[in-house]
Amino acid sequence: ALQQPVLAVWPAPQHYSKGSSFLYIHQNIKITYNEEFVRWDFCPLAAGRATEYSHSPSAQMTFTSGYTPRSPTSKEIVQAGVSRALDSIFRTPFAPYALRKHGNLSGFEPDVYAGQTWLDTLQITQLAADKPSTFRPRAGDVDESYNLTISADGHTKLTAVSSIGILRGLETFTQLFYQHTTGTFWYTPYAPVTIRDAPRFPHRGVLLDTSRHFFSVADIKRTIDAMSWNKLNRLHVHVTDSQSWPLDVPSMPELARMGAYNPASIYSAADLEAVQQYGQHRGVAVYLEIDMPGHIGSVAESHPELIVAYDAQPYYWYCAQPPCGAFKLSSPDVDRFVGRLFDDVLPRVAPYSAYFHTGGDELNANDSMLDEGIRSNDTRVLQPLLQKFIDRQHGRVRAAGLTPLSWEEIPLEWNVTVGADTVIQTWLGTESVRKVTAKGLQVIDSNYNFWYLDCGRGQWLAFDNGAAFQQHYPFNDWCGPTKSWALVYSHDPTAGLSPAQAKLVLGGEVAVWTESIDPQTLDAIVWPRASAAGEVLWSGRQDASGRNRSQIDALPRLLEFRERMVARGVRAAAITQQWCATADD
Ligand code: CP6
Repeated sequence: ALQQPVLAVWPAPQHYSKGSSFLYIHQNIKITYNEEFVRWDFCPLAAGRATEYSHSPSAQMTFTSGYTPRSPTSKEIVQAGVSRALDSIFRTPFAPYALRKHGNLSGFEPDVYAGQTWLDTLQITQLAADKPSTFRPRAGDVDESYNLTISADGHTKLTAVSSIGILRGLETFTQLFYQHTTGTFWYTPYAPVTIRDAPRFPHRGVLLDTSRHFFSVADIKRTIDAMSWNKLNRLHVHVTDSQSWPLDVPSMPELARMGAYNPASIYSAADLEAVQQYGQHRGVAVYLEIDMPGHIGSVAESHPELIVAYDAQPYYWYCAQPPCGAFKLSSPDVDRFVGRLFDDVLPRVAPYSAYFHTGGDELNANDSMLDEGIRSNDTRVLQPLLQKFIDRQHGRVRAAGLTPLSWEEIPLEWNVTVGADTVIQTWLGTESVRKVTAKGLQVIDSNYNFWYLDCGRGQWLAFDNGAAFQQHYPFNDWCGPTKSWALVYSHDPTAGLSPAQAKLVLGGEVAVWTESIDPQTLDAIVWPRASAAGEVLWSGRQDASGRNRSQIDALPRLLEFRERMVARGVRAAAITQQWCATADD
């Protein structure tokens, strides 16, 4: 008898059963969506094919004020999703992990000359019309569940409430298939299959920092592709910071002209829209963070009068890494600047996301010592100023129809009161999640001990003398050894919370801070470690019987899934020896 591979679907479905019969799939498979035929379209829509990463802003609409982009229709979403699924099955030179390990698949593959049973029609049914919020969702707006069945005689049904649920089911469908080493047959070894699936958390994200290093539209689209294969659904673009301002704000062109690293490292309005649309078609809502009132130094290049401590020395007295730079908290000019900035940016965000991240991390009280309007680092002086700043900033976000997000320091360290709608992103640990939920606020967790993909712990120890090294080379060079996929996988954002508090945890994000990451290494830093968090966020840290998911169970599936990501064009890192354990034993 042939050895059966593991059911290598990543992330693991909530409920599944499988058999051990082979079913072959043909490139001319009939597919219907709500009883209409759907084609395999080789050039689907403006959003482009999964493998096309060309950077072509000129092909996109230019943005003019008052223009509201049209949301895609459900049929467009599904049609493009079907085409990508068929590309994934038939157009990626997929080699199972077992082939990489053994050099052949004898003992695993069916004998194609012994006759084939073919998959019949794939019948896709969407049970409800998509709501407008499907395409700019808040957590909980979109039902991403789906049911997938493949009968032993090949009849296949995919059912979901929303078009995004259908995309999730199509992705699972692709992961059931292997290319036969003859090269001209594709099959699943698992028939009959029954899968019922739904996410554990509604917010499953990746934070990408585009300020410390610039990443092209192509890099970001490729990241969105891999996110969708992992059923991750939020891309948080930390678009500006003190190091650079890569976002073109058309009504304030000086910001990127003077704040970007170079003229090629700027996202035009068309670039931003291309990324937003690309995500929208794949069930990945793209949202922006313009970090303030700290981490805003790059504004000093064009508006020096708004910023304190940009070149302050020694930098570590003012901020975590050079250059520093914070808004003057009491300045009416700062308030007017934020108003002009948001009038331009927020209407361009709102068609694609219900959220806008307002930053608020790592504000250092010493900055305001240098502010001639304040000259104090006393939190009793600064707290009311910060409260007013946040009230005005969040008020503007709400007026644009958006929900504000904020880093945990705003409510926890500064005791600023935020509206009950505000979502708080935690990074300093489990205790922060407990404190924020105890205030009744919603949380997105990015615990830096587990889900920061840039740094390990103990990085200071790598230098003979941390402080002296930092003084000598005043740049950030402290990203030491990175975490293993297994450490990423071990984190549960709701661990230790009461059921009522756990309900307030909307999900989490892995964070890709890019002080020591650039386009050359992006894929291998992010994948497959973000996949580990992706499974925790989709499937839950616990399995159906309430036990923590086993890394012993996860490893063979992750090995297989990593091969799929590589075959589809993402240069994911290897996670163990070629010799070793075992997508197949
Ligand atoms: N940049 C910004 C960063 C970090 C944060 N905010 C950061 C802090 C500690 C570590 C990694 C990254 N580089 N804007 C914290 C939210 Cl270990």
